[in-house]
Amino acid sequence: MTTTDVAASPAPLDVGRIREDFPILNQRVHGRPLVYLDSAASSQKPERVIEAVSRYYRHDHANVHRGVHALSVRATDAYEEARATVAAHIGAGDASEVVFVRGTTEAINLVASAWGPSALSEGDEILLTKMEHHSNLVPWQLLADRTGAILRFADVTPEGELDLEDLERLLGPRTRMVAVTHVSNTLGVVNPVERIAGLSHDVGALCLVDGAQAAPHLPIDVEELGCDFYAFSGHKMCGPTGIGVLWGRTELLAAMPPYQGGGEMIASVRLEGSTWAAVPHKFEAGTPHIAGAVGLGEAIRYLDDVGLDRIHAHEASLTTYAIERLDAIDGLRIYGPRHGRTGVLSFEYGDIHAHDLATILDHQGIAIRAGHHCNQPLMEHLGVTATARASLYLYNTRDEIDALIDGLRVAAEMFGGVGDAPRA
Ligand code: C6P
Repeated sequence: MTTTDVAASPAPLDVGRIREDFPILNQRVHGRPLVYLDSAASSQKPERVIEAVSRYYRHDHANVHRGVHALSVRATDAYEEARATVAAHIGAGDASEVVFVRGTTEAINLVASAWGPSALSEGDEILLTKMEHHSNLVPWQLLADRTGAILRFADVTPEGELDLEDLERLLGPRTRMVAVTHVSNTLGVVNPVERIAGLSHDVGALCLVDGAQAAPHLPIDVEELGCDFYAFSGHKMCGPTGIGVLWGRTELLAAMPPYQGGGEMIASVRLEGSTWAAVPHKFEAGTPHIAGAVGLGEAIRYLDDVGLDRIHAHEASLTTYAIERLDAIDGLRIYGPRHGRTGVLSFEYGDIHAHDLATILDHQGIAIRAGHHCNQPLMEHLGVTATARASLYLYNTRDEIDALIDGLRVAAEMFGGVGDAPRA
């Protein structure tokens, strides 16, 4: 199965049963049942993941790749098993292509810092899009400052989709890197990264995909996508915080200098100089987040057991329902396309500020995010400073969408109406 070619109608999820896996969901906030609609910021964790991390610390913890004693061997095995689980899950050719990092942000910084300086000369171009998260923008700005490279930005259409024609127009003989988000964390749109990787390679550029909002929701196969680097975070896909993945092609990783220096990443050290360990260890300086990797491995096994095709189908149906209900509210405007999207729903409601909306909803036990979502250039492009954002995951229900709609009505009543309709 490819990333976008998800099975038409897999067996439906038993969401009631799924919710029992997530202990945090069973609580009241401000006296109301918690409705958690902020998974794009960070997802909740199933008992299995909490238990795997706890079991690791209770029974197996020691430092990795160092000791010969039993606990160190067990910890090393658990850490490397997690790497193999990630590799199998994303279709990597070899586990050594999986570098553990803190998250998507660190993965992209790693590529910009380690690949960029020796690959770029003044006037070379890095092609991004206007919908990139700051994590897939600022590292390239820093690199451009260091190297004299030029940043270019593909446009976003009025419907909230990537303007592929503009991207093609901006590709040229000086393009060295195309870095694009797989799924926008504001618009929810799924970008055609397979096509973008092909177009990048046609002009001799590399393609990095920011998978932070895709890996939790879609089956990913890096070989089918054809990109060169793929970055994602554990905490958005049922895993712990502080652990994430950079996948890169072996030959590229092998050719890149280290990102940070220290223990773990060396082959030999002399006062005069050092040599580096093989990938992926060359990029994992210092004691890694072993428990985080163990938890991420378990999170991936959990998602695989439930089935990403079923998760995707559930979210698609919930998203359609949510859009129908939100669209029926006068003065409410949803950003992003109606189709080809995930359950990240950014919206504006009349002249009620997004932060006021989020606060009023919070008092009803409903957690959404408000703000610029680390997407300031996109906000500027949309002509807003902030949006309210509800984001869905496998544990959300139609009842929770109904609660959101009721909550928005309460907000409108509190403001005595919603004022001017949002900008067209
Ligand atoms: N977006 C959101 O609420 P980290 O923080 O490294 O785990 O992920 C960064 C990141 C990179 N790319 C995209 C597309 C993202 O959505 C994020 C994280 C969160 O939208 C926090 S700002």
